Amino acid sequence: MKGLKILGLCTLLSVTLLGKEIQIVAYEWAYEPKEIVLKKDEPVTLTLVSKEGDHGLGSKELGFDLEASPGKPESVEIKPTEVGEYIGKCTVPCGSGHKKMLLKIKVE
Ligand SMILES: [Cu+2]
Repeated sequence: MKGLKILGLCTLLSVTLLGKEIQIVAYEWAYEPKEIVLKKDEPVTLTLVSKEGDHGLGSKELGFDLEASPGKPESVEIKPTEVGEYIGKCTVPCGSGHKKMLLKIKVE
């Protein structure tokens, strides 16, 4: 029982210290997942991973702009301060489907 308690405490501590990370995979031409949900006033790390080609992901309102190519992911920590629905867009001209690369970002 004691061991379990300590384990629980450690999990709680690491979640608090490390925060939450969401990985978004970019490919030609979309993101996986297509939608992410963030919590207002909670720091979160967004990591963009590319499966093929060079892609970006940015949102002016949320204040970030990531670029990734295969084997070279990029991360940013953000803390959304307003509830709402935002759209993340690809910021690297990546080909014919570039404009279709949209990620729904919900802050609740
Ligand atoms: Cu693009």
